[in-house]
Amino acid sequence: MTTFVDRVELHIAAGNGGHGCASVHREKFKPLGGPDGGNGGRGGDVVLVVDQSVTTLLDYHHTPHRRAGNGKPGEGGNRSGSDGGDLVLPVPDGTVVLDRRGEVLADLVGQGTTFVAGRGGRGGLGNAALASARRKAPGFALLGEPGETRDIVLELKTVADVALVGYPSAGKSSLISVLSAAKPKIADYPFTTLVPNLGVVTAGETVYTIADVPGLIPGASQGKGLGLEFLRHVERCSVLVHVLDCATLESDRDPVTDLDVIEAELAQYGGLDDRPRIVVLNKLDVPDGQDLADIIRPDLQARGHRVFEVSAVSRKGLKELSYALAGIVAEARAARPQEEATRIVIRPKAVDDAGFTVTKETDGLYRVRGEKPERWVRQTDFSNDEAVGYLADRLNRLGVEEELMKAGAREGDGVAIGSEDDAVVFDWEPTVMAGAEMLGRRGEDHRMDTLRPAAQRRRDRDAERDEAAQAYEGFDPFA
Ligand SMILES: Nc1nc2c(ncn2[C@@H]2O[C@H](COP(=O)(O)OP(=O)(O)OP(=O)(O)O)[C@@H](O)[C@H]2O)c(=O)[nH]1
Ligand SMILES: [Mg+2]
Repeated sequence: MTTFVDRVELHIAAGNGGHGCASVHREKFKPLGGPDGGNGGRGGDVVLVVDQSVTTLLDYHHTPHRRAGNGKPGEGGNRSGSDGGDLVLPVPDGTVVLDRRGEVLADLVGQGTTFVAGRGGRGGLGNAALASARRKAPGFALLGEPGETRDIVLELKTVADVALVGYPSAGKSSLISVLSAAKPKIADYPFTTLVPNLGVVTAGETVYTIADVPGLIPGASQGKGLGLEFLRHVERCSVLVHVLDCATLESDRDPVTDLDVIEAELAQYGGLDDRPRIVVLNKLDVPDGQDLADIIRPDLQARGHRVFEVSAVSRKGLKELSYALAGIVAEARAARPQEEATRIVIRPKAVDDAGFTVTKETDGLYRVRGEKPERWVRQTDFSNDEAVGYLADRLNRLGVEEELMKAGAREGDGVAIGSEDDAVVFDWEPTVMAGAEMLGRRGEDHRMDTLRPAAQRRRDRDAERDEAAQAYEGFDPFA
């Protein structure tokens, strides 16, 4: 039996950026050439792309851990490391991407719709790229940044225009089989349908999709039968069709009560109230079927329902039904705001790229938050004094020190850059007046002493990181 998986948790890791290389050109009789360390390559992204030939999330159920390629480190001789390969994950049309708290990150509808679920880390600059008039031969390079890692949930919501709901064995799958070319399993026992079936119907000019869901029974909202779980698949439909069984032999059932029961379960599920509904009385080929329909039709119509009388077996009333559905679907499509043919959803940036904030915390610690300062810290090899000096310069140029001063920080106060659980902490020593001039000869930057304790912390963290990667994208050390 095939398994149907419509919800999976996926653990993704984008590729790490490769470290930049610190190297000095060497040639016979020219002992000290210029810096020639290349940049690290960029880590690959993890990208979800709608592929209509994919119909289930089964693959991800079996292999929930996915990694993109790491960037390669730069090398001497100005050789850049190659970029890590993107990891492209095909997903079915109608896949919803959520984070672990259930927030929707993206709703992927339409062939080719793409979502970058995890961004690869930038590669670190090599010392050649870091050289400037002031720093002619940098003895350091920048580290590659770690790629994003995150846990996401993929949920499949079938995209059908028409959804058939009803008791088990009401004939939902039978109707799909006669209205479309789909060949779902049909049998005279309840819960024949375990996963939604999808068919394509052509009625005149209109082409629409029709789906059934496993039969509902009283108490479905409490998990009876197959529960309401599958109703997720009808959430996107434009019209709900109640399939009522006019030939049921169960003494406590009749089509009108069935309708009430299903409506009550739909109400429990919620969110479907605004969907237009029509009522289909099925199995009118059986003896007394038509008589029963004649009795209940006025009641149903009095409730405002459009009622169709059909038989999936004799094919009575099917043409009228399919054209009526086409009409409702066409109307619903016209009413819907024009959707882009292909929706490209890219995760919005969480933080303001340009800014940073300085806040004083209760314990007297000053916390610096901001995309750039935090990134620069990640790029710093704290075992290299020059690299630490370079970081201090960058922070200074951005105005971090000035803001610290304004916030009341004094020499010796603790300053943390980064979030509570991932920060570099050091004792602050203002360098504003001196700025870049404080950079002495190689290895003599005295600011490094103040950053020392942080250095150890960074090294420990980096040690845990995947060593392999490297990639670099667009060079502007102060960008
Ligand atoms: N006589 C008659 N029998 C029908 C008709 N439509 C469906 N049936 C029979 O009813 C039984 C159930 O049909 P299905 O189409 O599997 O019903 P379903 O609603 O999909 O049922 P579940 O998948 O279990 O929810 C099968 O034995 C069908 O042959 C009809 O119009 N007339
Ligand atoms: Mg069925």
